[in-house]
This record gives sequence, C-alpha cells and structure tokens, in this order.
Amino acid sequence: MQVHFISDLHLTADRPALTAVLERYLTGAARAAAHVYILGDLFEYWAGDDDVEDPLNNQVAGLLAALSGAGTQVHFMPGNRDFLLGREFAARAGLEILREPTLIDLDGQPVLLCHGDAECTDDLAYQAFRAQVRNPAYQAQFLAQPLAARKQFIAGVRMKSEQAKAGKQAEIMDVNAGAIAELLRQHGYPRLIHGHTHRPALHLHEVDGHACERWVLSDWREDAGGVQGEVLVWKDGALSRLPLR
Ligand code: LP5
Ligand code: MN
Repeated sequence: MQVHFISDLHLTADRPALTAVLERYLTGAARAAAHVYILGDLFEYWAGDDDVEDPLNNQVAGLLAALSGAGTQVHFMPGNRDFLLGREFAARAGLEILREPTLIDLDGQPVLLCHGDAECTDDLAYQAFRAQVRNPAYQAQFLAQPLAARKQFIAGVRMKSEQAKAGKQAEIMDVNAGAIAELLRQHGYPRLIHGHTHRPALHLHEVDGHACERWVLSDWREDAGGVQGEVLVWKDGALSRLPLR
C-alpha cells in the first residue's frame, strides 16, 4: 500500500507552472496511492469557499475530484494560509477535512500529522495572530464580508506578515523542540510528519526514552530551474522523498 504526503504548494494563478506539476502528479504518481494527505498550504491563501468559482480553485477541485473518483482517498489538513477552506470546497474536490493533529496508522505504525505552525511557539507574534484568526466568532464576521473585501484584507495581512518575518530570527520561525516533545508525548510517541517551515529534513527526537522520527515536508517552489515539487511516499514499510517536476 502506498500513502502520500504533500504540503506547502502555495498554489496561485501567478505561478501556473506549480499547478501544472500538481496536475501531472494527480493524474500520474498519485494514482498508485491509497491515500493522499495534503498537510496544509495547498493554496497561497483561501478567502472562503465562495471563491471556489475562481478558475484556479475550480481547476484544483476538479483535479482532486478526479483522483478521488479513481479510488484514491484524499485528505486535507488546514495550513496557516488555507484554514478557511470548508465543506463546500471539500465536497467539490471529493476530499475529507482532517482535524489537526490527526493520528493515522501506516501498516501498523502510528504516524501523527500536523501542519507545523502551531508548534512554532517561539514566534509569539504569530501565535497571537493565529489565536485571533482561528477564533470561530472572528472567522464568522470575516466570512460575512464581501469576497473582494476579504481578499483585500488578506493582501494587507500578507504584507504585514512579510514585514514581520523580515525582522524575525530564523530559529524563531522553526518549530520549538519542547512543543514537539509534548505533542509526541500526548500521542504515544509516534512518528511525526509536518510541513510549514519549508525546511525539509528528517529529525530524530528522544522523548522520555522513545526515539521518534520527525519528517518535515518540502514546500513546492518555482525558481530559475523550473518548479520543484515533492511528495513523501510510504511504500513497502518505509518513507522516501519523490521529487516532482
Ligand atoms: O505564511 P508564511 O509562511 O509566509 O508566514 C507565516 C506567518 N504568517 C501568516 C500570515 C499569512 O501568511 C497570511 C494570511 C493568510 C490567509 C488567512 C485568511 C484569513 C484572514 C482572516 C481570517 C479570519 O500566517 C508568520 C510566521 C511564519 O509563518 C513562520 O512560522 O512568522 O507570522 C507572521 O508574520 C505574523 C506576524 O508576526 C504578526 C501578524 C501581522 C499581521 C497583522 C494583521 C492585522 C490584522 C489582525 C487580524 C487578526
Ligand atoms: Mn504554512
């Protein structure tokens, strides 16, 4: 059985080559997977499910629906960019929205999945922002605004976020080792898979005498050499990284 994990694609109409790589993947390699887990930040941002008619969003929904129609179960965990993605998009794309974190079983081995931003506990300014935008009442008043106003607001937040990040030390924007240890402890010392930090690596955490692997997914990026995507593949009882072009 194959199980795939991707995150941090940051799809946007401005970078169509990213969507093209996703299309090749969803119509190709993904078909061999029983499950595809998208661990957040599929989209550059998500302003609300009424934006599903946007051509890119509609295209992505169609590609995901074709994959699930072909027999692969698709699961989505919200990231800090697309936590407003809801039931309407999920229904259109044929995917299941997961709570964060979620513990799954890979051929008998426990694996915990999260986006990764909640564990960046040294980034106090971000955590304060996160608490506010994850508040259901705040979200309801936001979603009550017209779509164009929401997009404008998000553009402002993106600008402020980029300004704030420029003044932060890199370590502050990584996960906190204590937060990871606590998460692993709470869930019985599983393997952990997450994204968000754009620092693909395999870490080993010793927690209460248990050795736990932490796999950090790669973001998908477009540079001079083209688009580099990546999927983490569980196959024959092992994880490995498959580059996508
Ligand atoms: O996304 P990334 O990786 O570049 O940076 C993140 C943190 N920034 C964010 C903000 C998002 O990029 C933009 C918002 C996406 C869409 C949300 C839609 C809905 C909005 C309203 C919903 C109800 O997540 C960044 C981290 C970084 O990861 C690394 O972990 O550092 O955090 C920040 O930079 C946050 C700033 O430190 C503080 C907040 C600045 C914005 C203030 C806006 C004022 C409005 C207040 C409303 C809550
Ligand atoms: Mn993220």
